[in-house]
Amino acid sequence: MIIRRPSDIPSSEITPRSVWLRRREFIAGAAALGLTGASSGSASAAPLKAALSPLSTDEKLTPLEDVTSYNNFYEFGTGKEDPAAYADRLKTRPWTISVEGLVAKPQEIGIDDLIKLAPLEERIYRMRCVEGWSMVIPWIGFPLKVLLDRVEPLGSAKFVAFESALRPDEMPGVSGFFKVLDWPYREGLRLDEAMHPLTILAVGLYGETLPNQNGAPVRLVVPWKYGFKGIKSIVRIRLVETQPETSWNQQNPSEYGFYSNVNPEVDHPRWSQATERRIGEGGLFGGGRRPTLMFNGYGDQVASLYAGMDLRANY
Ligand SMILES: Nc1nc2c(c(=O)[nH]1)N[C@H]1C(S)=C(S)[C@@H](COP(=O)(O)O)O[C@H]1N2
Ligand SMILES: [Mo]
Repeated sequence: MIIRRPSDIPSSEITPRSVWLRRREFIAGAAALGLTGASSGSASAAPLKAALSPLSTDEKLTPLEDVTSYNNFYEFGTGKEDPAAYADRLKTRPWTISVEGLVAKPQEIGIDDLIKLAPLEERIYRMRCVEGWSMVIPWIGFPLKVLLDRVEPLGSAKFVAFESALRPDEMPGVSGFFKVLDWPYREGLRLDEAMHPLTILAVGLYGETLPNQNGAPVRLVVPWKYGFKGIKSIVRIRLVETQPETSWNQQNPSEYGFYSNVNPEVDHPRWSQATERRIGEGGLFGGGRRPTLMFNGYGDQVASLYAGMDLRANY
């Protein structure tokens, strides 16, 4: 079973206390290994209280050490270790997100107000990168829908376009001679995908504010899509009428489609998507591969969004 239904979870578990207990256990383990602080890459990590959401998977968590040291955040370099090494240069306060476009009430909202918009939930999600690896991450956040409802989308709004911060002084990866991506990093969702209850804005993980390398101070998490849809360090959210440009699709349209739903039957042009490697498992010698699930295992929740669509053409 993939998603824990509310009925499967003892009520004692849906409490901040259980989160706190689990976190305490985790900190003890991590401290024993000498991993706290140094691995988070962020001196300002602060605890966040959140109740465990029934939309969480009960799969084994990927260790914090892996979640914070094996990252994609190209603004800080293309190596997996670059974000942990350099992302602490990003200043995450003050931070403002503009929500604009086809809405009745456009808003600029400061990060500290954003965090208070809704009760924070812990969402343990399976994440799957297009590169063929996966993790299970205890995010903390709230449904994106909460923010979108506040600005009152107009009837003409059909898509949501997201933009990351672009700060050459703080981001060593954006000013090189060889431009990996057309900055700022941009992503998009159809409005119904953006409003789906599984789609969250994450402001923390493992019981604390987001480490910079994971997209502080706020990033998108869409668990049934490949990881690159989960745009980090968001500064702009724009409601629009037509499908927006996205960075990866622009860089290579044949390899990265707009939809990017996890689909083991649609191979990346250069590799199979049938299996994945769970980070932190399987040892050094290549074990730990598992079959990739349609919609990353979230099909019961999201398949209806794509009824009647050809998911090979709309990859
Ligand atoms: N702004 C920005 N967001 C980004 C990326 C990036 O390079 N820049 N990489 C994406 C990719 S490819 C993945 S797999 C996830 C990785 O998130 P994580 O490092 O928190 O696991 O972030 C996504 N969001
Ligand atoms: Mo990715």
